[in-house]
Order: sequence, then structure tokens, then C-alpha cells
Amino acid sequence: MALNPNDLYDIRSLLSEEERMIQDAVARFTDEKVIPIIGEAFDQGRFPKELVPEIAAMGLLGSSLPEEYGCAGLNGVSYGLICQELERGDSGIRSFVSVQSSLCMYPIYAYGSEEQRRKYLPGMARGEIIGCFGLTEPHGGSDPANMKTHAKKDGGDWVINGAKMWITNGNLADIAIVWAMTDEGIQGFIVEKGTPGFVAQEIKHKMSLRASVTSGLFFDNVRIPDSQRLPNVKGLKGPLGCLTQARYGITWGPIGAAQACLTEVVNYTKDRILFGRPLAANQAIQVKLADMARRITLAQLLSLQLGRLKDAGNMQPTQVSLAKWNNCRMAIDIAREARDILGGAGITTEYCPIRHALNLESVITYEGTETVHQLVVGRELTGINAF
Ligand code: TGC
Ligand code: FAD
Repeated sequence: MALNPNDLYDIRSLLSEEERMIQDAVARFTDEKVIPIIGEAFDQGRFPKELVPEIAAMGLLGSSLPEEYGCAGLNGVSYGLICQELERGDSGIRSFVSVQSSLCMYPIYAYGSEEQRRKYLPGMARGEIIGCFGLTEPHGGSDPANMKTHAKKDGGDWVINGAKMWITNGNLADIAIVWAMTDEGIQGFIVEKGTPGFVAQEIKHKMSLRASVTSGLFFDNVRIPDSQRLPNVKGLKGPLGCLTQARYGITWGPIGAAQACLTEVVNYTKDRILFGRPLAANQAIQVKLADMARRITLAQLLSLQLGRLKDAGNMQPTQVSLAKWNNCRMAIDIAREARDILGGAGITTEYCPIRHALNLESVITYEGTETVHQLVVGRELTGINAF
């Protein structure tokens, strides 16, 4: 029996019935709704917002949160499969879901009051309230402990001043989860669009994640009541706890991007006749294709085991760092190599590898750069903090 080129180790057989159904449903959505429009959306530098209602209707927003808040209550492996199948379409679509789910709904659920949960989560699950997450600042995102944005207590209110940079969904968002320094350490605030002094400004001229909105956020004496503060966390562990959730999903996403690139070049090299035979008949090409399949297979096993650890409550941030580093590196190398194998045809968005390669330049940078994750693993091994 022929093996599935995108699943050489039959990893699908390790999934539950429910996990397989979720994967199939999201794969169908990507094939039917995302892939036909995404090349053009990327060319136009446009986030395809028209997909949001269906993404929400499928239960993909905050999918791991409990049903009592209007969410699907799925396990971590299912969330991973959602990310993988969406990023097979485009990293921008997966980014939208990551930010909404892991970086906005998760902190409201994990650190918010019951009132905040009830106020925001059901609408966010329905895609009616869009969120963004403001941690990175213009002077250096790798070191968020050195945060300049601050919130000062003024009676029953907080007054926020500062700026955030490179914020996914910034101009789309109805609410921003904003991390700011206070006299009691870093705290999170829910800032609603339209609050006086709060402005989002879209970042143009991007060559990466073109089908995603990225913005700067500016806070000039933004006054919000204490009821908009996330009451149940203080310190850097608040935003880093959200990043652990999002980074986990990102270990899965690039597997989808790499699978899309492999599929494209396998098909292309079988049809392309050079020197009187298919390009795929050359040993040099087959070695490259085999090596792509090897690297994808290893990444799949890494993410699945990480997901099983997560669902058992045993996942450690260092394990997430290793997988985020490995799987982003795996995917960007495959996308670049796939682009090369396509020759001149590879430089247009008619074929997916250059789009994925360009997107992965962001994915390998955001949620902690490759170097940051290597240093997290190094710190675990040596016990020495090299940051
Ligand atoms: P450090 O001393 O290591 O830790 C401070 C406190 O945080 C705890 N902690 C974590 N908690 C949960 N998850 C993690 N991954 C954690 N890592 C650390 C830690 O236990 C400690 O807690 P406590 O109770 O002792 O206070 O902090 P550090 O200042 O040495 O920082 C370490 C470092 C460099 C790893 C961290 O700053 C870092 O991860 N930097 C990278 C920043 C980053 O990833 N930014 C991402 C911004 S969001 C984004 O990119 C979204 S893109 C989304 C999309 O479009 O898909
Ligand atoms: P810097 O921190 O200035 O790093 C520059 C270089 O220095 C990197 O190569 C880094 O690896 C290296 N470096 C850093 N420290 C060390 C060290 N100790 N030793 C050696 N090398 C080091 N942020 C949000 O808060 N919310 C979002 O929604 C969000 N979305 C994003 C979307 C996109 C498209 C992009 C590109 C970024 C997004 N980010 C977001 C920001 C992202 O998290 C940061 O870009 C990232 O954390 C790196 O920060 P920086 O860009 O300031 O680079």
C-alpha cells in the first residue's frame, strides 16, 4: 500500500476519532475556502476577513476553552491540528486564530474575573469581538521585562501611556490585551477600541504575513476603570504564560506550511520534463524531497508528543521552545528549498512556497526568535541564564 507523502509514519492512526474529524473539517475548509483566495489576498496585502464567520462557526476560536463560555472545549492536540491545517493554507490565517485564542481569550479565561469572562468570551468565540495582544515594544521585543509602557493608578482608574509594536490584528481588533508596568509589576489590561487616547496604526510595506493585519498601538493617557484589569496575575509570567499556549500551537502550524510546499514540488517535479525526463527522476531531486519528508515526519512526532504532554498537564515551556525552534526552522528551510526547485516559477505566488517562505520569516521571529528559544533550551541544560 502506498504511504501518504504528508504522513509517512501514519501519525493519523495515533489520533482519536474526534481529533481526526476535526482535522478533516479544517482541512476541507482550507482546501475549499482558503487556498482558492489566499494567493490574491497575499498579493493585495489583505486579511480575508470574510472567512472569520466560518472560522468561528466551526468552533476554531478559543477551541480549548470550556463550553460554558461558548467555546468548543477541545483538547490540546485538536488545537494543534487546527493550527496545522490552517497554516497549510497560510500562516496569516493561523496567526489570526492563534492570537484570538491563545493570546486574547486564554488570558481572559486564565487571569480574568468571572465578569470579564462572561462579558468577552462568548462574543470572541462567535468572532464578533476580535482581540489583539500587545506585549512587544519598539525598543526590543525579546526582552519584555524591560517594558516602558506603564499604567498608573488614579483613584478607581488606571492611566496607560506607551507604545506597542508589531501587533497582529491591531487594526481589526475590538479589544487589546495590553501588558503594562505598574508599581506592583507587569499587569494586563483589556482596552476597548475607541477608548480616548488609544490609537492603532497599521504597518504597511510588509513582505511577510501580507494576508494578516500588523499594527503599532499607541496609548496617550488612556484611562480605563479597574474592572478592565486582569485581576488574577502579576509579573512577566502573565504574558509568558499566554505565549506558552500560542507557541505550542505554532509548533504545529509550520508543519502544514511545509506539507503544502512538499506537495507542490512533488507534483511539479513529476510533470516538469528537463533533459528528456521528469525532474523528479533525478537522484539529486529525490534526495531533497526525501529529506523534506524526513524533517516533516520528525516535526509531526515532536508536536504530537508535546500535545499529549499538554493534555496530560505535563508540558514544560522548555519543551515548547525546542519544538517551536525545530519546527519553524524545518518549515522555512523546506519552503526556501521548494522555491528553488520550482526555478523561475517559484518566484510568483501562483505556487505556494515563496508565500510560505516569506510568511515563515515572521513565524520564526515572533513568539520568541529562534535564538531566544535556543537560549531557553541552553539555560535548561546548563542552569546558566545566558540572556
Ligand atoms: P524569566 O526570569 O525567565 O521568567 C519570568 C517569570 O515568567 C515565568 N516564565 C514563564 N511562564 C510561563 N511560560 C513561559 N514560557 C515562561 N518563561 C518564564 C518564570 O517562571 C518567571 O516566573 P516567576 O513566578 O518566577 O516570576 O524571564 P526573563 O526576563 O529572563 O525572560 C526570558 C525570555 C527571554 C525567555 C522571555 O523574555 C521571552 O520569552 N522573550 C521573548 C518574547 C516573546 O516571545 N514575545 C512574543 C510577543 S507576542 C507575539 O509575538 C505574537 S505573534 C502571534 C501571531 O501572529 O501568531
Ligand atoms: P529584537 O528583540 O530586537 O531582536 C533582534 C535580534 O537580536 C534577533 O535576531 C534576536 O534573536 C537577537 N537577540 C535578542 N536577544 C539576544 C541575545 N541575548 N543573544 C543573541 N541574540 C539575541 N508581538 C506582540 O506582542 N503581539 C503580536 O501580536 C505580535 N505579532 C507579530 C507579528 C509579526 C508579523 C511580527 C514580525 C512580529 C510580531 N510580534 C508581536 C513581535 C515579535 O514577537 C517580535 O518581533 C519578536 O519577539 C522579536 O522582537 P524584536 O523584533 O524587537 O527583535
